[in-house]
Amino acid sequence: MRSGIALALLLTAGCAPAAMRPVSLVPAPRQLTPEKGSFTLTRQFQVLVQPDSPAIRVLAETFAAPLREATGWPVSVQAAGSGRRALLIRLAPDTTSPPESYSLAAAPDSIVLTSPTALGIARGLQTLRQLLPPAYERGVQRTSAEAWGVPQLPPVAEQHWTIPAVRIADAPRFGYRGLHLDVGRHFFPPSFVKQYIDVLAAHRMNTFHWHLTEDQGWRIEIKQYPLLTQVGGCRRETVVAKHFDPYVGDNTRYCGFYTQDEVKDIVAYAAARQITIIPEIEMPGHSSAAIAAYPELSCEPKRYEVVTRWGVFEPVYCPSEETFAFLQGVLDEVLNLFPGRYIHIGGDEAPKRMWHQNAVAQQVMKREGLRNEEELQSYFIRRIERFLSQRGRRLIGWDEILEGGLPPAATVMSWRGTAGGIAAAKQGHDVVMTPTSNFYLDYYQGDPATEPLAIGGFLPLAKVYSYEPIPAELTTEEARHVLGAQGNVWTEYIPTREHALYMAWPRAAAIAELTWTPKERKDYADFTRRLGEDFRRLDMLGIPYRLPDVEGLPDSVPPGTTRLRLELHSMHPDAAIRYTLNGTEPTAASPRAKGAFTVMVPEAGVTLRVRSILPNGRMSSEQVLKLGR
Ligand code: TNX
Repeated sequence: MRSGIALALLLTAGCAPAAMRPVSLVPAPRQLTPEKGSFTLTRQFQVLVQPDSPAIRVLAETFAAPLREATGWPVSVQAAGSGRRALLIRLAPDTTSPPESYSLAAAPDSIVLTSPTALGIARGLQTLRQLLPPAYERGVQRTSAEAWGVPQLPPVAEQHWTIPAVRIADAPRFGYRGLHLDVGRHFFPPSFVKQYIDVLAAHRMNTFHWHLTEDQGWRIEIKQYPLLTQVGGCRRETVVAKHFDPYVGDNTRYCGFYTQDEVKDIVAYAAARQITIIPEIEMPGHSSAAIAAYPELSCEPKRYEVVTRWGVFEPVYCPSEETFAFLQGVLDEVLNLFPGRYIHIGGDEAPKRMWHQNAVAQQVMKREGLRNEEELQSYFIRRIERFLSQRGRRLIGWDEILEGGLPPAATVMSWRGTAGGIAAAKQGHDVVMTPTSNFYLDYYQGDPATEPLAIGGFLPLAKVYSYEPIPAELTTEEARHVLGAQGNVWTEYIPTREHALYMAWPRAAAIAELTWTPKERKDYADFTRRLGEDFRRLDMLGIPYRLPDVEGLPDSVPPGTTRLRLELHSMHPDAAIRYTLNGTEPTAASPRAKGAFTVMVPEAGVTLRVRSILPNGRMSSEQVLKLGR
């Protein structure tokens, strides 16, 4: 009898039933009302769609396939008829609700998801996914592994396919919730781009900004200009770490680009998840790779090389008719591949020296009555803007496009602080907030001594989370121009897929919440509690996010301290905190810090080294505290 109970406890350990599993949605929804009881999925569980349209079916199927994999049950998708013990997905057009809104009612006998649009259905399904046990995510991993180009992780058992009864009424605070990826500095294969899109979609973000061209590599096939990828897609080598001066290269050729077929496939993959892709084709600067392929595009035609180091470089497109014909040819192909409204044209960090010293550029300035090179850049962008507008698209660019005057319908990405965003909104332009201070996910997220090499800066999770996208300087009217915010993953120092995910997550989850959740519902302590559950989901997905630092460690301790009482904590509910006092690196075999404990400081001083370690072996970065008398 006794051992029977013990056995039962043992079997359920680690997979708490729904009643005990707190609802942990990331981002937090607008409105959540817990109800009595729970919905239990069984072998008979079905997904019913109403109406039975292809767009809704794709979404339903994307939800059902991982569930089949995780449960081993048939889980069919069918046109709505009678359905108890089912999920009913209802598209119910109404003109008053925002497009991405949805309502989700999970009751003991049914789950009903209703939205006016396919967009809202997609977001609601992501929420439903987070109400299910984390084991669902292993189903996602196993059904996506091939598309993501990763090995399948082993299946996990789950006894309690239960969802707590809740009513959720939800809609995002902002219509733009973005994550960016620079594939110019380092190339990431199509399979990775899909995985990246899936993780952002899982957090109800809706935009993937794909930075496709750079000084160090042109990454998208353009059929009219094959040298862009043949020449511009490869660099001779890459600078080693930060050895710029004296320069040290790795003497290894580095190449990569996406074929148009691969791009189409990725665009379709994103569309099936109701994610928009914004392609970025940089101009007039950050264009050395294109100029290396076609030197006549520069004001000083000579031999150029695809750049092998990081920074800002002089070669820019010359504002000649030849250049505009080229760029329009490139954009024609880009527009055919990307159906979204926005096309990003860069516009940042374009040195003006070559324009200043070039006859063609100076002639254009004279002809157009432009007073300086900033106005010439503005003219350049304006011409491209007109080209895009005529084709029904909208131009978006970095905040430098404000300099010398902004074309009428342009949208600004404010990255050098918020001043650009404020100025643009005051002029009546739409803006996306992405200031370096809070959104540069290439910045350090811990002590540089124990973090992988990064570009610099310091941007911990809490700082990302604290950002308020609407600057106080804007009136209510002007604030309407703030479309949302975006995290940027520049990859100068991020050569691998694991590293890119490590930099993006969980900081991108904070961006998901600050763009989705109503301001008054934001709460960092509550966010980190929910994030603990999100980590369990990400573990199941095999996403190598950064396990946050152990909390509770002081930055420093006053000299003369003889004993230090500590109570350490990890955001991850399954993490064990391990420490050493003998100067060695903490491992899974080191003493465990559970609850409060006291460190005695000997005469000679002592170094406390701490980290948290997950059951799967993943570890947080080390934190080091020197204690001296
Ligand atoms: C500035 S943000 C850049 C990028 C770099 C980044 C590094 C922007 C528009 N330009 O080219 O990769 O800083 O943090």
